Amino acid sequence: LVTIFIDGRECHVPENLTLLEACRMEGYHIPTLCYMDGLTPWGGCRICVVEVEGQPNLVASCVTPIREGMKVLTASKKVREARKANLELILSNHPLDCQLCDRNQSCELQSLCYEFGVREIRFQGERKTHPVDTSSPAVKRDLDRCILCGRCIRTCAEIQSVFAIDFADRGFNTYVSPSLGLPLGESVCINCGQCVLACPTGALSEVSHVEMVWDAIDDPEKYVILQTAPAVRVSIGEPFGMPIGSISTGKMVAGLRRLGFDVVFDTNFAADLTILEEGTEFINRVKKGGKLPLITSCSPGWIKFMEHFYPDLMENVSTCKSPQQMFGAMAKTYYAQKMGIDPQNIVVVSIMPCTAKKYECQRDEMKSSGYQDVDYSLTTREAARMLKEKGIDLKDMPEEDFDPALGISTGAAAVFGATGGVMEAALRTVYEVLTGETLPRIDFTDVRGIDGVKEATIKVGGLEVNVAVAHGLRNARKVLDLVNQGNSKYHFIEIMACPGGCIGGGGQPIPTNLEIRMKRIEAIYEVDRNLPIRKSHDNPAIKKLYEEFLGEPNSEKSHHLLHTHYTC
Ligand code: HC1
Ligand code: SF4
Repeated sequence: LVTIFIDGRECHVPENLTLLEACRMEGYHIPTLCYMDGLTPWGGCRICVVEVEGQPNLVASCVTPIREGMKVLTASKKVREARKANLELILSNHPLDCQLCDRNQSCELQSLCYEFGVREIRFQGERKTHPVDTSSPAVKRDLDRCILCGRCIRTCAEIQSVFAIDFADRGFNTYVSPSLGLPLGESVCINCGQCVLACPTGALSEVSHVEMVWDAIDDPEKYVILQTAPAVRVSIGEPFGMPIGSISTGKMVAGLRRLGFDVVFDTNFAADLTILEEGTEFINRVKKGGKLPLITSCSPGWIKFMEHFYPDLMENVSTCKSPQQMFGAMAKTYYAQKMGIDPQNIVVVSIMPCTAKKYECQRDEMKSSGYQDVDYSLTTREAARMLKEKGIDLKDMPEEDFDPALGISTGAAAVFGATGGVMEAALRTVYEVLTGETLPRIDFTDVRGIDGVKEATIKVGGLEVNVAVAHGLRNARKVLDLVNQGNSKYHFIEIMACPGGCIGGGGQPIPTNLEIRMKRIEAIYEVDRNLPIRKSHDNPAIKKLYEEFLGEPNSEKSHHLLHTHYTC
């Protein structure tokens, strides 16, 4: 332990900490802007400055290591004045129209200015203006609101290893840009939205589909079908003040029904369908000597990452479309036929924890019904805003069930929302279909949890199946490099672009951090435990879908509607 004195109090803290970490550990909250847990500290914003005895200047606590006997003042007059001046300097080159900003009420700069009593700006000078970059189907960039904290850049590089953006130019002219100065939509950005979660201000946000969805709801000619992703039910309560990790499935359904959708269905239904299709694909590849390892395909940011960085492994990727897209294809064919509705008048809307789902909807491969299979994709944040606009408070809602036709699902589908979930769901089905026996233990705990790469070996009859699960694309690279080098023992790999899986998606409520991700994951497994049916192949609505419409998994019709070949 090291002894340091924080505001005159003797504290004994572990070695190798920074001053910021030591102070936080001892209960002294030091404000920050450019610092973010999980990223390399940078010391750029100077909001976390503190006074250290013997040092002539204030030091940035996030990059200052502690040493024995150090005496630090965390909120002296000098410190408070410096922080306030730094905030005013940032504001001197920032729009002052919080009411018009996507992050009004959730902006870290706004909160700090309030807390530090910034009520006027003493500094005035030239302001930089940039056009808003709307070139991406998923992420909007409003550089006038950027405070150059670099959190987006470090997230993209260190968590996702995509390196799509960096600082460009120098001094007052510095700005954040995709490489070669390209618009984001023409860059290698994979639309994951992790930079949106990292942004402290409104510089980055999702491309909104809200107005299009209102228009569809208001149009009497349109039959508007909603699907909600597995991860949304454990996070949509947060913007309404419900505790993190609340399961709000019933209240969410009730609220969304009151918003005006004609039917409220569940992406989880299509997740069960995905398991039947992908499980069968895996079994066929094993039996017929097809390309292995099979790699899951439901995370669209991950698919774009593969296309850019690992095109040689595209044949390993499952041909299954994601549940979002399988749902859209079934809604505009099977359900339309069943109900006698012209699919031309159907609008399929999804609520996803994801920004890349907006991009996925627009891909050319996603039109197998003869129309764009999913028309609009809202993030969890956008859905919460629409509910609020309509005056609906989820806390006050009764609990209601999804509409049945495409709304019945199992625990296996529920766990899709957490890293390892798709693998666990697939194993529950693959085991029973291949062996014809009932699983002795349904929980595959080895593939659960927050470790970046997880491995397990599962005995399926006489076969030993080696599986790997990775989340966050820097972790995915570790697994893919093994496969590329021919050093992988894996038969089946799950990859999700976002840390924690979809519960940590770029469209989730802000803040989303490690602690919050873990609480949402716990909730996901509770949803699974509470459901009466927990294996996809036992879902009665899926059995009916195969009987009435698709025939059997991987049938010709399934291939036409539910599978694709991604082309780079
Ligand atoms: Fe996901 Fe999926 S689990 S990709 O994380 O396969 O977004 O929640 O909807 O499509 O089901 C996201 C979540 C989601 C799909 C499913
Ligand atoms: Fe990088 Fe993802 Fe942001 Fe694109 S959306 S810039 S890939 S973090």
